[in-house]
Amino acid sequence: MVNEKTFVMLKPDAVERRLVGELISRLEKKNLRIIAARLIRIDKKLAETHYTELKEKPFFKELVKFVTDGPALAMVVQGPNAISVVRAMMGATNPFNATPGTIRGDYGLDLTKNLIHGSDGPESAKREVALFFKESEMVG
Ligand code: IDP
Ligand code: MG
Repeated sequence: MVNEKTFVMLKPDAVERRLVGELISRLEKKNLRIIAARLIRIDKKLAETHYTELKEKPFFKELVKFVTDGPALAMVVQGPNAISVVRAMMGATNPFNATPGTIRGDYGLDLTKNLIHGSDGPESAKREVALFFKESEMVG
């Protein structure tokens, strides 16, 4: 078991729907630790950098518009195998396929507005944590 940091974002639909408390509560009940958190309005440049690997996808523009459309809660979450644990808690990308019991399975009905982002591996976790937070903003 590796103690990992992962980047998690509660997307603008989660904030708009007042689900922030509930979704943080799920992560905390799992015994994951929030070591940094900030409510932010993501600008176009940051959204495009964050999702750079998807820039050729047909839905890229729609995705950038969605994540820049309102405040989002950016977090760094830490715990044993945190990257894959958070991914499992999120559920499948498409909420229509996501298993009940997962966040997307329980709260989502829209492929773009799927509530939560979590890094998909160690490389992206490192990159995304550094993109959104300074080392000094994370509690030790
Ligand atoms: P992930 O969030 O489960 O890692 P990615 O493939 O990395 O999924 O896609 C990033 C985000 O882009 C998704 O969470 C969702 O908001 C959006 N998205 C993914 N696929 C589609 C699509 O086919 N149509 C519209 N939006 C999509
Ligand atoms: Mg992804």
